[in-house]
Amino acid sequence: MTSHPARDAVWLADLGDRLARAGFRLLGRFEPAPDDGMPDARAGHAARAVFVVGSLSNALFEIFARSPEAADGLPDPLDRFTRRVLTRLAESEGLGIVFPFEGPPYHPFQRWTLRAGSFSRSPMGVLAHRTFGPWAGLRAALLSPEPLAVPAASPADGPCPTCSDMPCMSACPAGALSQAGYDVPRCLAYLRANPTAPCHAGCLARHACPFGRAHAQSAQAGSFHMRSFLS
Ligand code: B12
Ligand code: SF4
Ligand code: SF4
Repeated sequence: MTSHPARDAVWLADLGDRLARAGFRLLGRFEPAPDDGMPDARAGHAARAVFVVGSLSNALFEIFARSPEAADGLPDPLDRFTRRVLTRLAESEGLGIVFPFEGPPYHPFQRWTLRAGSFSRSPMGVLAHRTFGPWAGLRAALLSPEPLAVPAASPADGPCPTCSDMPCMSACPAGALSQAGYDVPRCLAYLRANPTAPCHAGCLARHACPFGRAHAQSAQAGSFHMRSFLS
């Protein structure tokens, strides 16, 4: 194993640039605690810093759409594309990597992402970000056996606790969102019974969120995700 430079501010900026060129986004970082259930960065080496990698759907979708996985007709093309591209990047940086689609049992990606800051859990189930709203997908966690050489940023809060009228809650035509949470069977039943409903190009509740509108899914990306949700 080659030795790698300190995980300092220059390295971090470079990592962010490399991810962005591949269509991904560095969403945050944190130092894992014992109860985070973090896997080892590599055999026998605990993860001492975690980098949460996400995507904003449209940016990733444009690059993914030109990939071999998008055209090969096999299942889970976006997950396979993500695994190929990010595994190569992780290996070149001496980092371990885990993915949100590995499971069941699944890694608690939402819990980890809340540790990285700037997100809050929305009443819809998805995490909402102060800048990106409910539009950030979670794609991987990069695990460093070396500690951070830059202080962890003090994380800002996500938007939901201060969102008084919660427009996401009243936008669902199926009534699938309530104080009790997201009623998945009700959402699915509505989508199947209404094949031309606007929801098929993207969840209307997510589109009702006033945060991160500039990052909202295109109809093309929304339809792709909704098809995979329904399959
Ligand atoms: C299983 C799963 C589902 C299941 C069940 C969700 C559930 N009730 O738990 C189903 C199929 C219903 C589902 C649907 C969707 N999901 Co989903 N799902 C997952 C998955 C693979 C595992 C969740 C899990 O069990 N984690 C293990 C527990 C221990 O970890 P946790 O972090 O503590 O998990 C919490 C969440 O599951 C949360 N939760 C509870 N209810 C709901 C409901 C929804 C809709 C979501 C998103 C989360 C959620 O509570 C758990 C306990 O704290 C995660 C990826 C992951 N690894 O986390 C994605 C994930 C949570 N899903 C995600 C999304 C976006 C969706 C959809 C909104 C869109 C889509 N992918 O098609 C849809 C909803 C459809 C719509 N109307 O738009 C994103 C959320 C991104 C974010 N910003 O938070 C994730 C992280 C996938 C990703 N790669 O980005 N999902
Ligand atoms: S509308 Fe308000 S409560 Fe709903 S996700 Fe957006 S910020 Fe959170
Ligand atoms: S996809 Fe449509 S029916 Fe399902 S939760 Fe979103 S708004 Fe409601």
